[in-house]
Amino acid sequence: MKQPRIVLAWHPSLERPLMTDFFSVSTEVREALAAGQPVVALESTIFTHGLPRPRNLEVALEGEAVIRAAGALPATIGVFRGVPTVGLSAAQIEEMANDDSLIKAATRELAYASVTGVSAGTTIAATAFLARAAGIDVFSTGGLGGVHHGAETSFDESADLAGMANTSIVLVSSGAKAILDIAKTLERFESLGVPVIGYRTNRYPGFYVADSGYAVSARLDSPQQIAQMLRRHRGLGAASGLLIANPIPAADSLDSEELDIIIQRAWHDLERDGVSGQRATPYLLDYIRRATDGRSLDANVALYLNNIRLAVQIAKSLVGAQG
Ligand code: PSU
Ligand code: MN
Repeated sequence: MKQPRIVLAWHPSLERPLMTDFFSVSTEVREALAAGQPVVALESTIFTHGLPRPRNLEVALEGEAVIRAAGALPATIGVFRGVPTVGLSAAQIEEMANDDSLIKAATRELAYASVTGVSAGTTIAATAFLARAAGIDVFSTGGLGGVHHGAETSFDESADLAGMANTSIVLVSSGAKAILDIAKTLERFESLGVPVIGYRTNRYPGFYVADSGYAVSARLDSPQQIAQMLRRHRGLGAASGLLIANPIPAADSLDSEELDIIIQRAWHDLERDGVSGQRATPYLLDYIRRATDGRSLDANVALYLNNIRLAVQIAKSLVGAQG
């Protein structure tokens, strides 16, 4: 029997793991990393569970195209038929975008999907975990998971928080989703030692809106500074990732007051329908989409692509920057 090579942890001083028997890194991604070219990781839950068909597939492929056009390489990450994969092909993405049987995998579900051979959309936590295992430094997404309202009794806190606490990666997002308890989410990031960095803003973005009503813990105004901060954070031995909070562009944002009312109704219905756990986030996002006649979906796509553009700049700075 072939002896599996087990990669227990990634550390910059170790030789870059190319492929283990438990997860796969595409040749294109492997070669780009080996050549020191900029690579940006993308999650798959956004197109398996976050966005409705057929827009999900379009957006997944468009995100990749934007990265390539800007001069970097996309690495879309997910579990394809039981294999955690860094650098899914377009055909694999297409199959996953139309698969009704796939599951949503946080880090704890990765080995389960591997054992049972199912495909899985990877959440931010699981995507960051696999990206780091492959040696990728920058990851772009739309909105982060966080602490849900009522968490003081439900304990519903996304595994994205713990994931960012122990994964050394730059994550670009437009804040935690508006449906979450932002104050509690930010408190948790502080406890977990995760810097929340506003990109050219002092305000923590609220996903569909530029300002959630809360402040960030730090602010940086250039991709070069963000690259430098990751190097120094690591250089000091800090284990956490950096959260880059990039606000939705003004032209694409929704109206805050309208959104507040819709979110209150969404919460009411969620409780009435007894939806909880992993199903809560997709339920709430879909509710908001219907209540805004799809405008929330357009906003989601706009901020997603805007974050990708920033992530490419950071990835480029990282491969070039010193100090
Ligand atoms: N943001 C979105 N759409 C999504 C998600 C985030 O706009 O679908 C996904 C991400 O993959 C994130 C996950 O990691 O939701 C969080 O889910 P949960 O709250 O169950 O941890
Ligand atoms: Mn949850």
